[in-house]
Amino acid sequence: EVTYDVEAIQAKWLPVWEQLDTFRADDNSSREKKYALTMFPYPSGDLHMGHAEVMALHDVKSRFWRMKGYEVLNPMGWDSFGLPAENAAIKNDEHPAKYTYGNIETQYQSFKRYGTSFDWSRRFNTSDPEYYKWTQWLFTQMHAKGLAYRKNSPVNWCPNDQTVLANEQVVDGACERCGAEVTKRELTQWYFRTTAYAQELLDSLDDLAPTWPSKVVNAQRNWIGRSEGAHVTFDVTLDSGETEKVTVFTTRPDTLWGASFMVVAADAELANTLVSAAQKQALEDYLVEVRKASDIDRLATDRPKSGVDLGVTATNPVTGEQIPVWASDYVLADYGTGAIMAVPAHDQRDLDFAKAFDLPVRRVIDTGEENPEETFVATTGNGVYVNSGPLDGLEDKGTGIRKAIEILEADERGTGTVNFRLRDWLLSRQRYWGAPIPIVHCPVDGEVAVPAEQLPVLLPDLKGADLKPKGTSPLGGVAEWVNTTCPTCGGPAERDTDTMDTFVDSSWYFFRYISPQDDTQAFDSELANAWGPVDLYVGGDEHAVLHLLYSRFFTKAMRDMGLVTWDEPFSAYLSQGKVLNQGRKMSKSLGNGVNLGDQLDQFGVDAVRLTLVFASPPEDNIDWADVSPASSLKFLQRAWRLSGDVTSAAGTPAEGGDVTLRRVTHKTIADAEQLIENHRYNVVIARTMELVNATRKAIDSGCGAADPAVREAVETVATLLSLIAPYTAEEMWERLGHAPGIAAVAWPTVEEALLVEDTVTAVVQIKGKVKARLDVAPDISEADLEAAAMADAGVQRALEGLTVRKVIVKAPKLVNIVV
Ligand code: ANZ
Repeated sequence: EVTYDVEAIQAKWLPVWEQLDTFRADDNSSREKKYALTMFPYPSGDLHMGHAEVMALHDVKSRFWRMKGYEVLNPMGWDSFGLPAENAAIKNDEHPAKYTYGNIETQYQSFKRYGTSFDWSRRFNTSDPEYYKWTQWLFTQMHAKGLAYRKNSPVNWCPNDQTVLANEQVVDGACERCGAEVTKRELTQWYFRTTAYAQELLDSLDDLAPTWPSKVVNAQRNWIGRSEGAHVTFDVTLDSGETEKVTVFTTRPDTLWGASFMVVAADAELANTLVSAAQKQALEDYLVEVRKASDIDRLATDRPKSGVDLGVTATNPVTGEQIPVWASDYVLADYGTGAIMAVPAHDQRDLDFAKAFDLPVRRVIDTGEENPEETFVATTGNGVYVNSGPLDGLEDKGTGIRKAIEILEADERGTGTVNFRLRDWLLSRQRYWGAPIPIVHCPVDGEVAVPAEQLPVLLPDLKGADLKPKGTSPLGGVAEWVNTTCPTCGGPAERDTDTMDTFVDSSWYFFRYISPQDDTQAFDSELANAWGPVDLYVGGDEHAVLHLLYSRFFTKAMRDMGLVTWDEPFSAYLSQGKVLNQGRKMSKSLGNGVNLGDQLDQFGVDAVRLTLVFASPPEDNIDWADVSPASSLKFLQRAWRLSGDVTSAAGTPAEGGDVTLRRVTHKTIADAEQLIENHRYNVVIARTMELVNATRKAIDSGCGAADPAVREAVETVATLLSLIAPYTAEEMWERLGHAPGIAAVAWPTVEEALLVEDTVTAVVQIKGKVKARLDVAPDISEADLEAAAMADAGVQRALEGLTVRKVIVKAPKLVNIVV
């Protein structure tokens, strides 16, 4: 007897698939193209359950598209620069490449075993010089356009990793990677000018909203953080008697008549410019405290307010009043202009500050609530303007704001403006294992980009202790690498010693898959326009802001460089949930980790894949403690057995086949298409299970396995399963007498006639009671159904002596007569 031997089936098909090479994407195909993408892994260790889940989910659509006749590009590679390799190298006294490329090989073998439908001919690693050459080239293009620049500013510093972090990499005041508390340092660093695209990045979210998860769209909207308001300029009289113009950003220029003091960020250069001689020491002492707090702490409304009087005054531009100028940490140096006008009556943080330092409070909007001057509760709603000169008597905030801006603009004391929370992306890192920034610093020519023909700027070979974080880049220690000649003047010059954030590598990798072997350009633009943008991107929502926002920025910048015509990289995004165990994230410390390799050994690839897809809708978390790969295995076995029944069947089939079974089959195919379109992959499995049961029932209850309807049903089962359980499906396909390569066969065509149900039962209710049941066509119109109900003898009898007030018809199932 033939048994369902998982190991044997896997061992049998893997080399056959390799030979068939079904998943190689053909650039010259005349078929319509689809680009399916899932996030490439970081090579730390082997693949884990999280990878297994996303790959299984991702494979469904890619395989489906191929069967539907599309030419599918489904590439994979490795995001292989980064700190884990560097830290491992320090620990083991070796080169980071050893850890990196060793793990890549392990993961590659695991991917194959897992039966993924990737086009391996396009694989690359971001740490390959052939790849980072183009990362560097793109940097130089950004530099030429003014989109990459250097500036000195307070930056987030991770004391553990000894490197700077982008704002996006600081989560609740801690390093997103290692969890250490982030501090601030004043440093000169490289930035990408993401803010140049702030408005466009925001606007295009409207186009993405229908096909991206709303939580990701909202996270990006908040991160970009657009606020409309005004810049208002105040004259500050310095100690020296000179006047310094200080501009504030406010969303409430209408409250300017209540601005009773000004506050500048204590750590902004401006505080230092304004401070009086008498207060200089106090400011310096205060700054020591400020540097310890994170932005989140600083903005918290419930935090006790602290600050220093700068000892100078500003002139309120509309009232002419002299108001004190303070420095505090609740004003951030890098938001707006780093200075605010404080309106304590209508802003709680300002009011808390006023209370703490006994500063004046003036109400300018009477909301009907108690006066904030007495209650110390700021009022923020609409009301009647008071003490506000030309605004007095107005009742609407919008009108007030507009009028205030008009007044300011007329006198050139301010302008309406838009402010974004989004900051430029800090991209330089003081670590080794990344793409060197391709800039040479020349005493004559300044910052010179390394010309294309001199790229890549290769990393010098460093290992072990050379890589220990010292707060400055390890590359700085390699004199023969640092010292070079200026590409412009040929004189002695020095290389920039920082490397790029690995998020730079992953911001454009999906372009490189288009023409990964091309050594003349980053990618082929014509092909990129033909393949892209990515039709569906599958990944985790931990990337909701960082990677997705950076990739969107890169795409827009590359469009403006004329490299591509698309505006957005990912037309649709599917964010998968996490695989948990016993309700919690798998972790070493909790000891609840589930090893993917062990699961695959125990249940086989297909059962694990099926379990992951079946467990829940893709967006939801899966708890491995709640699922049963053993039952998945049993189901696969049951499905597989059907293919044996068909092959060994004897006897004369019924003419035309069992129509009831054929109906189930075709309804399943039609529904599956819809379900796959909408990513309801778990339901596809449920429907496949039902089809398996219906087929078994048909065989056992009379029509027999020789019936062509049974063959059709089993072939359909194999086709559906091929999206999720490729080994079992392939084996079934062979047993059904087909040549190997189920992944390349066409998706079955639905026979529409089989989808039409003959009749359905419509219920007629009067006063909530069923008075008749009618057999009607499933596509009956509301009018016809109503007529049929009213014509029914039983209904007519029940209506005798009653007045019909209303007839509610829900075709084809219900007629509700209200009397
Ligand atoms: C006066 C005012 C009166 C304000 C009022 C609010 C209410 P969003 O909406 O987040 O953009 N602000 C401006 N720059 C700041 C900085 N660098 N650090 C901290 N706070 C800053 O917030 C804009 C408002 O936040 C601005 O409007 C300013 O306070 C404050 F009844 O100005 B407002």
